[in-house]
Amino acid sequence: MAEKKTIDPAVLEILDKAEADGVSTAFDRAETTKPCPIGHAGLCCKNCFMGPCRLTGKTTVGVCGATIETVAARNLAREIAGGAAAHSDHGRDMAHTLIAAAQGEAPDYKIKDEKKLRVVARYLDVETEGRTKEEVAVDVGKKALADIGRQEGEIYNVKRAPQKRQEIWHKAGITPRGCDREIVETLHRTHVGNDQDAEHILDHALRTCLGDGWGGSMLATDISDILFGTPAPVAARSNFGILSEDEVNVVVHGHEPTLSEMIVIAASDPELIEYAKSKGAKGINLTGICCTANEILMRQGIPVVGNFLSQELAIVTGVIDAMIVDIQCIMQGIQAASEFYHTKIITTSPKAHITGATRIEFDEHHALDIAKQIIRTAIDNFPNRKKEKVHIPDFVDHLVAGFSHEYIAYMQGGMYRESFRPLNDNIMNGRIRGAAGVVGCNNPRVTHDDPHLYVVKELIKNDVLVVTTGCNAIACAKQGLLTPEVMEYAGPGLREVCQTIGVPPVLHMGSCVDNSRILTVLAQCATEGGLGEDISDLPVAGFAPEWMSEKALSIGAYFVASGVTTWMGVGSPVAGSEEVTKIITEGWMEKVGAAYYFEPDPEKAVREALAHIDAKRKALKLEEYSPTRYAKSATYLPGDYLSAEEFEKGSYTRAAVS
Ligand code: SF4
Ligand code: MSK
Repeated sequence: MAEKKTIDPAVLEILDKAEADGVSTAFDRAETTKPCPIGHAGLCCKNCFMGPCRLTGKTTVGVCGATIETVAARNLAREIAGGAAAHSDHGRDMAHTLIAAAQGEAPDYKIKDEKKLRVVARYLDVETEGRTKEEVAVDVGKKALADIGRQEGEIYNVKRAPQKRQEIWHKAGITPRGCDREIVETLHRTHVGNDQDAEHILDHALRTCLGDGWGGSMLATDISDILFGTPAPVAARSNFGILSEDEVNVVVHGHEPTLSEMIVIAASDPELIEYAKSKGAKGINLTGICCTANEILMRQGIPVVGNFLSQELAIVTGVIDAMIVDIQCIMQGIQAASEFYHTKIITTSPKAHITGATRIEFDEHHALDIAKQIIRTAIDNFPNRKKEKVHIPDFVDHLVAGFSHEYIAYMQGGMYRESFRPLNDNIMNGRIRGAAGVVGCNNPRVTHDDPHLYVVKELIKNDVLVVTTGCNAIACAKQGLLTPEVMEYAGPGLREVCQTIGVPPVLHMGSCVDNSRILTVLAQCATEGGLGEDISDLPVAGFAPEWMSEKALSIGAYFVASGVTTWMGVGSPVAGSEEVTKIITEGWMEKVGAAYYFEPDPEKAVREALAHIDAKRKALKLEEYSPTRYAKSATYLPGDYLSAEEFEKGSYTRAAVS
């Protein structure tokens, strides 16, 4: 269990209130519910009812004879398939909405980004010449659905990867067909008495996660951009202080933008604002948690309350009149927490309900009407607030979000000369040492937000450009790391480049499915010239310092399968098998040019990642990175590693919060 619960003082403050109010949170339950050490190490199999078989002590095979390696590999493959299923089902829903919108059956949705529609149409082999945007959109939606369910051949977006990467996938036999097929095949292969060779099982796990990253997730992102607009930088606020004592507070939580975009419109409807006033409120305050928050933050500038571990805590403020949830990362604990206050939990997805919650099922054919009904329900609940139970921690942080692939290209050359040349050049000349994607969840098994912020700060100090998504992005937002002021943390080479372009050294690229944006950025860097020919040639690294979900495992695995060596924090789900650990590190390095590490110590992970970045620079025969060329820079040099306390500053730090 983590020594400290969190490094966020706002979270600490509200945890005290939760304790005083007698509300159980995930932080408490993580203390009382210890992880099963056998399952934690990947050594529990319950794939048939001769078991469950726990491979521990003298028991080294299951009743069927399955070995430790087989069990650990099967468990990891199933977890990756679970994550891939969540993302690709999200992509499927977006495709259905696009078709309905283009056919006029979902009149509240419009095609906002026609340019992106036509670009995506080309990837999906949809004819665009002389056709209306609606005609193109229907075909894009249908092709996307067919691609997710594709049985033979390979998914369309494979061709968006560098040629060399495609060859690596072909040679390894892991080019994905459709993500549905790969996910189903994972379940089949891991059924009792089927695929029983660890490497063979994990080859298919690679194929499955690629179907997520370059398939389901990439389609979800593309279609979201077509419907709601491709993100561009937007200023916004974060943390508990954005909640309002005298307005109706509505929190959206989950992942899909289809409902939340409608909620944004409904919350600014003059009639509903008047209705809120008639109930004694000053207005309607819309906010978000997790990735639904990231979706409407990036496009609409809607403020964010917090990340995954703040969902129950938002309710403990006593001012949330409705928490509207759709899919993924929604703790059942929010319903129990809501019963201490007046908060209504409103479930909306046909795929997700919580016992005891209010249900208003969403249907995109009547999207705005349903969104208004939900907002009205929140307003009606406002008079039920109990004043004596209200407390809002006074913390507000400012941020800039919305760095899509398209905007990153635009900011490096403008409308007519957009490119990745400046970024590549600055990596080549050593101003920027390398780049890293730092993403993923919170996990109460480690100090909330501490590994996230440690990794990000350490990387930018060492002149590594960071791109972020998901709950890491929100952690960064709450620490002010997504603002130009953060330059004080950045090494001088990186700082100079960011100041010239006018961006922070930590770029918020979106939600969980938007990790696919990182893949397309990497593909462009690899093909721009000067940094090799493949993603695995680039001086880059991946991190998920506080991962917890199956989606995070799929994301981490598709980073690796795409050529990005990745460090997951917290602990390893295959720790019980040395052979499986070897397969996903040394074996995958040989097979796909990148390794999948699970390293609970964030300092060690950063050290290893910087050494990896330097090795990639050397292999490319680039200028050796020098931390003193542009001024005093890096905190890390091999054998000369400074402690976190020596460079930490800011409103709250690892050292200052106990
Ligand atoms: Fe045990 Fe084999 Fe059944 Fe797994 S599949 S529960 S190892 S008997
Ligand atoms: S919400 S998957 S806790 S990042 Fe996308 Fe956060 Fe992880 Fe969910």
